[in-house]
Amino acid sequence: MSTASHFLQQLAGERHALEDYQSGIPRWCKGCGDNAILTAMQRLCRDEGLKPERTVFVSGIGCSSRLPHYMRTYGFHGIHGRALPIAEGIKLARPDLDVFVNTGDGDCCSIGAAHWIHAIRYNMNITVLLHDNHIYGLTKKQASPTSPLGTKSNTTPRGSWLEPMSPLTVTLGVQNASFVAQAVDWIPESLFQIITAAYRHKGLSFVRILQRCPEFVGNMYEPWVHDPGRMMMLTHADGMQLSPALQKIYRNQLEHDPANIHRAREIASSEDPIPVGILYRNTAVPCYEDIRGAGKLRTAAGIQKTLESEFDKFTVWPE
Ligand SMILES: Cc1ncc(C[n+]2csc(CCOP(=O)(O)OP(=O)(O)O)c2C)c(N)n1
Ligand code: SF4
Ligand SMILES: [Mg+2]
Repeated sequence: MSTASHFLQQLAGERHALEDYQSGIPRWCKGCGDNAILTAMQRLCRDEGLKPERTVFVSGIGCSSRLPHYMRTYGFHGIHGRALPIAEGIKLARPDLDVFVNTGDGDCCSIGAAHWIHAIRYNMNITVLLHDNHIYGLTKKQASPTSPLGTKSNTTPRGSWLEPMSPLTVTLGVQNASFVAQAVDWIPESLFQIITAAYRHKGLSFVRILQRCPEFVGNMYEPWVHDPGRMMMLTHADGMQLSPALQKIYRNQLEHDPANIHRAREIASSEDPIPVGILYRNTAVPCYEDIRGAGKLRTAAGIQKTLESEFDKFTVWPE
């Protein structure tokens, strides 16, 4: 698009510049992977032409959950573990809105685990980004369900006792899973491509993003950052494609058809090499808001009628 027509579209209020989606100065630590995720989200909004007044970012509580503050859209900084039910409520009331969820590994996989499982099953058209830094960041270093075995933290001073949970294999095991992908904060090009595919998917798209927390889990991903051969890039005509530049750097590429759920489950359990790309996509799973006909009956008169009939059930009429 020419600069002139872009400018004209902006004038007509149809398109926005990156700055139109930016709000405030992030408080995250230097080098925190949340910064890369925020940049990717703002780019997505601009490139997909999202209307700020029809876009909502929902989060729970955690460092990652601060993201809605930095988006100049609607936002809901919710309750710890409850981002998904809040987002589902919004989508059910207003299916016309674009709804995103930013959640941490503690927020989603620990206190919010029950909501996570059922959100996958409901398959509402929501884009869910799991910022997985393998630790509770905001509360200053407690082990989370995804902390690697032996992680020393304030709750596990002698090292964590349990093998970590894999958010990808859990999600792929739930009935109605329809889009599952993995990205890493240190490859911005593929992060952007994956969240774009997630946004375009109709249904709940679950993207686990391996996110660096230099403050509390220091150099956890340095071996992978410095050795691209330890990354496994999943490519496919229906999945992620690598640019020529990335092809040269990331030579460990695996052709994977996102329609194959059994293969997706096998790949999802690999920790080294780290798989990056779209693991699974099924466009045939119905969305809960469509099954329920959400939004169709919500006229002002319809809502008033429903409320009145509900109140009438409890009315004590004079003799
Ligand atoms: C009901 C409730 N329990 C506990 C807390 C304390 N708390 C706030 S954030 C958090 C964990 C955050 O970890 P994570 O979700 O991984 O996000 P991160 O900070 O790592 O991005 C906890 C335990 C809370 N705010 N509310
Ligand atoms: S504590 Fe970790 S997750 Fe939180 S802002 Fe700092 S680097 Fe990011
Ligand atoms: Mg965390």
